[in-house]
Amino acid sequence: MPKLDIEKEVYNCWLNYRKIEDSDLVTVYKKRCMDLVFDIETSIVNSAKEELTNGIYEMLGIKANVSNAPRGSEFIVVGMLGKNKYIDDEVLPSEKEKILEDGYLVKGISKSDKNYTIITAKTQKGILYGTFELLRLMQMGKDISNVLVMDNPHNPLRIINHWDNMDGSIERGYAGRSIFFENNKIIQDTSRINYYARLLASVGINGVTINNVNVDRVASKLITREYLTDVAKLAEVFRNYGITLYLSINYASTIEIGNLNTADPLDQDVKQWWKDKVEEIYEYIPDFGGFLVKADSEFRPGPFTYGRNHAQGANMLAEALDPFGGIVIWRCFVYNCLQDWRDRETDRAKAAYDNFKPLDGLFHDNVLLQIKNGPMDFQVREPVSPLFGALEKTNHIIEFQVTQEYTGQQKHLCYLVPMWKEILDFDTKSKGKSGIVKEIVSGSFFNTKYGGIAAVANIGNDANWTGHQLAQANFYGFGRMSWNPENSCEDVTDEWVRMTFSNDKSIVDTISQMLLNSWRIYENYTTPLGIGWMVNPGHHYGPNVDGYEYDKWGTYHRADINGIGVDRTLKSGTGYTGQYHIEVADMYEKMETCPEELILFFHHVPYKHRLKSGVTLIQHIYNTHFEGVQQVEELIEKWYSLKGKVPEESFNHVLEKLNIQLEHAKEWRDVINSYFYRKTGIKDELGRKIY
Ligand code: GCV
Repeated sequence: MPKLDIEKEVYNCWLNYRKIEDSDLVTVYKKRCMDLVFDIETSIVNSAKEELTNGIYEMLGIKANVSNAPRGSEFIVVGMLGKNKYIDDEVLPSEKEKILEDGYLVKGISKSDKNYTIITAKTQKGILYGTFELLRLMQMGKDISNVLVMDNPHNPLRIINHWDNMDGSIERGYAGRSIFFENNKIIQDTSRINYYARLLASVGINGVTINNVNVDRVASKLITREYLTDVAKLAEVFRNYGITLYLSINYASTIEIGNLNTADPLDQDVKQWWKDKVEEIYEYIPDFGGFLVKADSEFRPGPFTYGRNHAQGANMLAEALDPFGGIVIWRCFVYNCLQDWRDRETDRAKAAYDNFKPLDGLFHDNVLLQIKNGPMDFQVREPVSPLFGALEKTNHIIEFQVTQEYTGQQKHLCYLVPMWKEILDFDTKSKGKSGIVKEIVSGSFFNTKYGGIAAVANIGNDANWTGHQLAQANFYGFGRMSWNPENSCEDVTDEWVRMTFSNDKSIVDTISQMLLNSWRIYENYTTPLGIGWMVNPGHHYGPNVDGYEYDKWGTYHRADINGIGVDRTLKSGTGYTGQYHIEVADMYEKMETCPEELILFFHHVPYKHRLKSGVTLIQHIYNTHFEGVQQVEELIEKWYSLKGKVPEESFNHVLEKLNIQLEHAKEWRDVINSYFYRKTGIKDELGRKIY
């Protein structure tokens, strides 16, 4: 395979639109795809048109005819409901009713004189999403003649957050440099950003924050006239794909760029400054989404300095944005990062709830709180944040991390979709009934005005976007899950492999299995049973059991010669369990009912404690660490079975990453096992080598 093609292929990700080889399928598809009927012209619908014609050209090698009326008896018609007789005559009233905002229907019609496929929706964005659905079906070799797919977004907001700095670096980025910024300027060639917008829209993402939540001096100026013309250009690129642009702002902008000497949210000058500033932003970007704010968190400025609370800080910004329909997304990642390891009362896990639960109901209705999925910080396993199910009167969204800060930094294969799925399916038992996280964050459970899912992006300017080519699956999977968390992990994975690599069953099965098992494998050789951390401080890569143990960040594992884990019970620990609703609190409170994969998060457990499997905790630690490494070896074997079946460059690239993963998994195994062997003096029952 020529070099250029593979570069194009990895760059194109799942929108590669590989040439279809099955000649019967090509015949059927060609007949239907030759004639495309589009009856409206808008920038978003034009994106759909371009995507469809391009996809058809790439897959079938034909240049489809596009017009506003069919030429023959077989065609595809794309249009809004209520505007086109080919659509309205064939879509049942019950179907029309079920299509919600931005949802779509793709339906095949067979009549005596006409055969056609409809893509329809109530909004332009719905049309774009429906078009991507049809293309997805074709990429997977599915039937498009008798098709019936109706899908609606489960979450109103589906946002991707970039932690990109204006110098081009990316905080926690593992795939090159920023695609937006370089040398403190916005990149002028937007072709890559345009491609990125296509990728985002294809999985239903409808919002993007382009700059880091840690807003430095230069990035503070993104909201000034110096930068707004360029920001507006990016907004336009995204707008064409139905994506709204947001900016992270510096809470202390009034001081940093505004010539005021305060950022007190109750100060009249501060309020007026933000009102004027917001008006200015909307001059440039009329559909600007709003602000993402990290305040009073990890040394960032915030309302605490002025004796004000988060609601006062957020509401001040919300008042400025309200006349323009903008929103404030206020992060709940607020904790005391100057703790002392001797302090056994302060518990970082409790911080978000302690800070925000008392403010429930005090935020304006254009404020949303953004809550990390767990109470700590994107560890390989954490319980669900107790704020979900606790905030009853405040809009809020969940924040995931697609970039693999603590999960192998895109050197290790660690497919996170199963983790997100587990979190979204978790039952908080809120209000004494079943309060599932996905229903809470969508806004439907508490009937809040806004809801949704956000995640920190894992892409950069690497040729393959994500560093590890298989990490593209996390990007794809996040989008598909945020669109509809009812999607199964297996289906989403299957789609990604088919669209990216091939419909060949052995390839699909092998790569899917590798992906679906990889989170557990990573967990096996890294930190055990929910305790987390144990990484090298700062860059967070590689094992260092005590790296954070005597530090100020409050992320202790409390290992001593008898046991390990943090007692977070009400009875004898930090009382964190009490932040959950009673049924959940009870489950975590008792060691017998606490799910074992989280036992060290909630309890200080003696090494000789027998787990449900019958093995002791220490033996479990040894076993999983040996097993984890073996499982990486098996991943390599599986990948070898694809030699000659996937493009050689991809094969070599992934193999290289897997070999690095193996070496580093061995390091994890040995560091963890030796640490606990030395701490406990207890030997591995199976006599394996522990240094
Ligand atoms: C953007 C963790 C990360 C930081 C990140 C922070 C946050 O602490 O290590 O890099 O900062 O989370 O989410 O704000």
